Amino acid sequence: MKVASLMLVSFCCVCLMLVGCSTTSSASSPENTAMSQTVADKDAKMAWWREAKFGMFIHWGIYAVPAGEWKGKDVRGPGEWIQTRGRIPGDQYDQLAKQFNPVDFNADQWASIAQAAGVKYIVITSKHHDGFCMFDTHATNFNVVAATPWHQDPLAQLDAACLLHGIRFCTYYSIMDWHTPDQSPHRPSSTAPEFSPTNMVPGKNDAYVAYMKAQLGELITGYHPSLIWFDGGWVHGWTAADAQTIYDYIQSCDPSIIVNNRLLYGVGDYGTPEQHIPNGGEQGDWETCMTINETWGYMSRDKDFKSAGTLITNLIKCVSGGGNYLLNIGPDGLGRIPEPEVQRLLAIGAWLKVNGDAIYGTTGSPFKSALPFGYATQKPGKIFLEITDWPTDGILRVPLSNVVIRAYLLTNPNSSLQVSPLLSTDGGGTQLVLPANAPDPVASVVVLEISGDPQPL
Ligand code: FHN
Repeated sequence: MKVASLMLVSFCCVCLMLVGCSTTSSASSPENTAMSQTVADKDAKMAWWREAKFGMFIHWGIYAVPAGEWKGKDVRGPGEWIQTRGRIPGDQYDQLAKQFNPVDFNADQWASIAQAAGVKYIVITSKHHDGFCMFDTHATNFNVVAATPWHQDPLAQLDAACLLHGIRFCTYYSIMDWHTPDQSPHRPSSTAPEFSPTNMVPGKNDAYVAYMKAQLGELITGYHPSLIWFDGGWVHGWTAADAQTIYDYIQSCDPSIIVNNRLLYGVGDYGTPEQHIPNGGEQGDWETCMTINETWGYMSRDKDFKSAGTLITNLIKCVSGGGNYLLNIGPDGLGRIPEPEVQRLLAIGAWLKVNGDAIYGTTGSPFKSALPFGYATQKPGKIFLEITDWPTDGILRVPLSNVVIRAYLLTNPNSSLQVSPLLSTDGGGTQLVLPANAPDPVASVVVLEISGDPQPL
């Protein structure tokens, strides 16, 4: 990011800090309601996100210390749920903060890996369901600066590192909170509590919404997230009014901040399918979030990592479907990204270095149904074919009736491929002759330069 842009961003940040967030804003103030957001406003807000396509989710907290094991026994995952899955009483769980000392954490290294992976935005947990805050909040001492021997603020360091690496900093915030007195455990017990779903303590909604606004105000004015990723809205007693109040509050602080749909009740800017990729029909903006192995938060025994080929294909599937891909990593208790995750991230980055033009800034496939040989994305005047099943006879039949001005491999743009229209008796469309061998073992990209808008058969 150029110095001038850095100075402008810093100036805006200072202004925002000076202005701060109006803690009095509420859904009742019309200028702050979501309804005042026009389509043009929404498009302007979503523009960078729609271009970005690929984000990195980071689940990191004191749950990385036990890493899926409690008192010598494996606790079923995911790692960030160990408090409730392990039925750990709050006073015992809270002691983990005293063991959290991630001396190997290096924000610049994390941002460098993300940049090499081709990631354009990072979403990191500021507070997960356990209520532990991974940032320097004044709203509770149950936070990484006050309650750990480490006394550092990883979100501040990562925010700064993202700025230097040209990556958007975003943060995750859980509505469900197993630590706050404003929510009661599902099954309170001094020896084996079960926390999820929690219940809002009757009459405590306003107090908890005020707590959320205080922390969101700190995050917005101190860390300038481009997006806030809510989660855990399934708390019994969490209301539509609460959701709208929080959304409108964020917009009153900074209308450019994107909010996902997990405040619930139809509030928010985009959908968040989890651990699966929609196979069509999604309305509006959406982003699939997915683990790289089986768990969000670090579990030392979870070695079930998806292959790099699967992850690259998942990214292509998401973008071809018109969505984004938010791929999760789970750093360990010392602040290290597990090596198998680093290897996969770098493999994705290597593929994007060659084929990124087919991903970043594209829109979804123009074809009416799935392609037998792979996927497609598009930009004005171009269709990108991501071929995962290279034709053994070298002939590619594309269900497109446009005149194809030129076709070429993205890896060899100066060498045009033979293109011929197929007779209607042969089903119509366009036929390409491809080289015998695919340039890439996972997905090779063929570019079609077309005249006019795509006309799929
Ligand atoms: O319960 C959480 C889970 O721990 C994780 O944060 C995922 C990420 O999308 N969200 C919830 C499960 O849907």
